[in-house]
Amino acid sequence: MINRRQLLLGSAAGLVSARLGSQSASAQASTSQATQAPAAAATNDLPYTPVVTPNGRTLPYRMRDGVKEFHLIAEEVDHEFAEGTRIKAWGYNGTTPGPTLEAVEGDRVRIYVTNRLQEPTTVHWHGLILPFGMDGVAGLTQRAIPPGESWVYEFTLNQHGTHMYHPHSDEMLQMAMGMMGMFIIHPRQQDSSHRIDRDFALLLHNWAIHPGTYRPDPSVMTDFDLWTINSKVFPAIAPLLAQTGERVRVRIGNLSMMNHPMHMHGVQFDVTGSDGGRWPQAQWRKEVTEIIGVGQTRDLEFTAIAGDWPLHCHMSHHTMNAMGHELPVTTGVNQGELERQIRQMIPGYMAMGEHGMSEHQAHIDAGHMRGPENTLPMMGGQGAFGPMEMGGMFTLIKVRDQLDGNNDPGWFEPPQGTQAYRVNSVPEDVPV
Ligand SMILES: [Cu+2]
Repeated sequence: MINRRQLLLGSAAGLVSARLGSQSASAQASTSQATQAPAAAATNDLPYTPVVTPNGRTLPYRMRDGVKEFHLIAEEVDHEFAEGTRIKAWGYNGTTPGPTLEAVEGDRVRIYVTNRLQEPTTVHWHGLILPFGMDGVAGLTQRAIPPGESWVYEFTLNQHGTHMYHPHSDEMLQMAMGMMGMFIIHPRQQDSSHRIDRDFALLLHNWAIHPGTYRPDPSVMTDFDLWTINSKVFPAIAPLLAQTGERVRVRIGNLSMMNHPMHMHGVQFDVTGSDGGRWPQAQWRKEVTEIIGVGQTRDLEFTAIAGDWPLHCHMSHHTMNAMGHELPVTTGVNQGELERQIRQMIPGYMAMGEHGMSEHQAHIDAGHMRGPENTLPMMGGQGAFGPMEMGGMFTLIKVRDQLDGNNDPGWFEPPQGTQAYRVNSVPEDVPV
């Protein structure tokens, strides 16, 4: 089997080129369509602003005798990280992550769980205060749900905040396969002084999809291939849309194997809450980067400013797609003679990385280079001014004075006089 360590995909040492003709990696070249629910608060009479789960959805419920009834189906799902990489994952109701559950503090919920996997599972309601027997830990609080059976969890929501759900049964494998989701509980008493106009739910995860394979490898502990937001990688992660001046909350949960310092451009956000609910305002703090620890959630709030602002993990390898890690450094190395010799053995071999790594995306965009089957290029995304050279846990907060519904507004045009520009020479009296 090809191991990412042996693979030169995206490496400084280069790739054997494949002439693809017109079949370029254009799929990586554009940002995906935004998939936003309507600016909710304005269009409904709910006592809260419903959460938008980019690339996902909120699970509908029905009321029965005063209880909100939901149905989660644990099952294998066909999943696409971005055009060009499809896998067999596990999730709920046809997707990974599963649909977002959304309710209000004080609600009684009854959650049916059907197991369509070939092995037992449970659902653990991560961070919820509930009766011991509802905690969903296989062997400890219940017998695991056998394949083919449906079980019920029922409890009252005694709290509010940003929570998650995931299996607590063959947990390492089932989570590595993608089984997880968000559970948002709105406070019964809304904070009228900080009304939220847009509320987003993002769940961070990591995947070991070795190049050329179609199943996550659950044995990997640190060296993952893909870093995802709602199980998608840039540029397939739907941008977060908002209008200038709106109060935006981004709720971020982390069920991956690493902490992620999530960084936002353009604003200083307030960290206003977590699994512990909405914090008293005296505890809020201004940040531009907030570490979302494994098993934690954080709520980040800000007032939107016009632009296309990145929101991304600041571990720079987490904003890349699959790549090799154990490779010689070739930056600054003249590989001309080496390239000539290797070409005699491998026609079309291309030495790369002599001046840096950005030439990789140029070759991929031009269709000169192709990685292994079912494997995304290390970096992608085409902006208004050229390649963005990003992947993984990277998306955009697109803010406009006026949005056209939920349509992606395209690229932000900097107003005249507010963009970096080229000069012919630098004045000599500027010290260096
Ligand atoms: Cu990260």
